[in-house]
Amino acid sequence: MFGKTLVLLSLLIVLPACAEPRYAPADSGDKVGRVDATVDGLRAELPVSGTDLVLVWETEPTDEREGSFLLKFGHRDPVSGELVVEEIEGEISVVLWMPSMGHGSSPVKVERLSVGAYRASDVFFVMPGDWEIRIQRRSGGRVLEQATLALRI
Ligand SMILES: [Cu+2]
Repeated sequence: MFGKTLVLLSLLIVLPACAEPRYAPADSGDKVGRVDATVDGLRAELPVSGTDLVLVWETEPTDEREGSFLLKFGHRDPVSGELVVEEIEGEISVVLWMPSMGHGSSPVKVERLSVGAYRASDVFFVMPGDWEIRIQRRSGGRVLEQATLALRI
């Protein structure tokens, strides 16, 4: 559905990387949320608060073109599986990171649309390869928790 290979990052892949500081900057938090790809988008979980999130591409990025996506935060209804959108405390930021080379990309713009809903735009990957989209909840500039989604550009 997404037109490119989305690689789901598991804890097994991420945890050994803690030995290499470039993979885990001091402010990144040490927990990574679980990610599931579903027909209606990518689902992940912020690991500290247990907040569920859904990422839906509006425009898929390429190595030449920026993209944008919608983020919704809340809790999944246990019966229907639908995300019940809720207000989230703190600020949401998105960081693009290339772990194999230890660098990021240009800043992603994040705007709040409504309760629990955000748009990330200017999503641009400066080179082809394996990247992470790090969705972070911050307070006062400090990362409280993040979910990491891996993709190949
Ligand atoms: Cu690179």
